[in-house]
Amino acid sequence: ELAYPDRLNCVDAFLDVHVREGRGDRSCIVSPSESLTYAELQDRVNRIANVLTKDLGLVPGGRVLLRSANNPMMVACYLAVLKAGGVVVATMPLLRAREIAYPVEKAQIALALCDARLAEEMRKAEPLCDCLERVIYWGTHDEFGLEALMRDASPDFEAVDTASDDVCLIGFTSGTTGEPKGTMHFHRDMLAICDAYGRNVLRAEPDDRFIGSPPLAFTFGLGGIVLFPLAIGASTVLLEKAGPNELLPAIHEHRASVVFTAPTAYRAMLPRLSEFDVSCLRKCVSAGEALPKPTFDAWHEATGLKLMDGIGATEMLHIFIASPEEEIRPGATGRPVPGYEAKVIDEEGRDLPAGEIGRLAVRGPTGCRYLADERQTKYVQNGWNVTGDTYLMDEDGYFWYQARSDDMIVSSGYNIAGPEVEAALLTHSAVAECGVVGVPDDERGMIVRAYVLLREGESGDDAMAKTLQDHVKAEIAPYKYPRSIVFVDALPKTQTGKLQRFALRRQAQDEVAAEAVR
Ligand code: 3UK
Repeated sequence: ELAYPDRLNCVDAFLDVHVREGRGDRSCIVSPSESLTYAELQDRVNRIANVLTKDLGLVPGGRVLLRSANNPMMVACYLAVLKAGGVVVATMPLLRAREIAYPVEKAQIALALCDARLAEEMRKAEPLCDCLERVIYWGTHDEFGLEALMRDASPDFEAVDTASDDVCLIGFTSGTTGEPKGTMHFHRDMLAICDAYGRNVLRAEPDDRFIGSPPLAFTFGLGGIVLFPLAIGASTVLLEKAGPNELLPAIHEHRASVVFTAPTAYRAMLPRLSEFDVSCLRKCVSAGEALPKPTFDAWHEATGLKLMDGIGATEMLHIFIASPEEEIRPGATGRPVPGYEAKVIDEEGRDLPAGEIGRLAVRGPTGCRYLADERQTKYVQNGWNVTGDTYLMDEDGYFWYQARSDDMIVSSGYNIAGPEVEAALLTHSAVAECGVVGVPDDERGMIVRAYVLLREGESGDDAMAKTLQDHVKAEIAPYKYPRSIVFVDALPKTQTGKLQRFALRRQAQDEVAAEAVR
């Protein structure tokens, strides 16, 4: 159904076509610091593409690390790499040096473009990355900064003639075991999500103004607040800081009509909705974690709008189960997006009938290819991507989320791997053993709880909890820190000495239930 020509550089559809067809003066990117029309963005993209290919030696297929919060330069660099036939590897702005080094080494990246405000951690990462040859910063005033190079570059650049199935993006998952998987996506995938989800489910218009919170390094953000708007010549608001406290006033101020954010953010915005004029809103997309029906109902009550739930994954690039507004069933994620197929399978991979709970598998035009990873054969079977989610499909083909089937903790839309937090805790001298699980939380969906067994002589008090939390924040991305710490005398172990996270989760649930009764 989705057919694309053999030769295709996706930047044409997101940028050049609009300028060519007389839409160059339309507003494209709006941000607190600067705003760009399509023609202005094209000028910037072309200059950067010239810098990349002529000054920095980027060749087609070359991989470029991008590090930035959501801002116009980030988008310009992103599109420039694609237009030059390169491959983008974008990373979450808050990552620490070791977390930056992993994708750099895994994807053998030689060149990085980085917002100067993130220079400190980038400089710490450099010695850990043997393959990395050059880091170019923007937002500096020195003569080797990106803007200086751009000034001397031509504003004309012809898109590199890539194949539609040339890789253009390697998205790293947050990783169930703490070791992320690189997922590869093609030029045509970037268009396919706009045709499949954008056109059939979202159905936004050129006069819509998009806004949202997810980082562009997360494909939820890339699709939601860059690719979907640019594919239809609409405008998008980029915020570097986009917590609920920033998002709500920005919707009001910029008269945004299409929002992409996580259920947590919708819940957090609810109490303050009446302080702002959000009559501009037309469509609100929720993804990243399960959308509870009470959140759907409360948002509907307050705004008259139906939250558009959708499950997506880095592996599949974007949302593959969702429903257009008139087909929404509150509480269900939706039905497969046209072009995708989904089913529920048992542990042996056999199809389960409607009404039975099992693991969600999905197949479609945009996934799933891992970058040199033996887990490919585990998670991709006969072309089906086996997700880590348990689901139920009803008689009408609607999919109902049940739970994560593995150890991943989804908190405020971020995926946090328990073992990674454990590893960070264990680097503190006071910690003997620990186990990290997610516990249900009204506000964040889940929060990270650490069960900690201290070394002898250490005391498990509030000061120690704070010390350990600060320690984790310094070791790994701060959002992964355990918001709850429980000191214990022993941890549940199997006979072979392995930690039983299942038992910890059950214990945590009992504790939360007991707290609720109190
Ligand atoms: C969970 C959901 C229930 C689910 C993503 C939209 O989240 C995205 O990608 P990730 O690779 O995580 C994938 C996992 O997140 N999840 C996402 N959406 C929902 N669970 N209901 C939902 N609506 O466990 C899934 O396996 O970080 C979301 C678009 C692009 C994305 N990459």
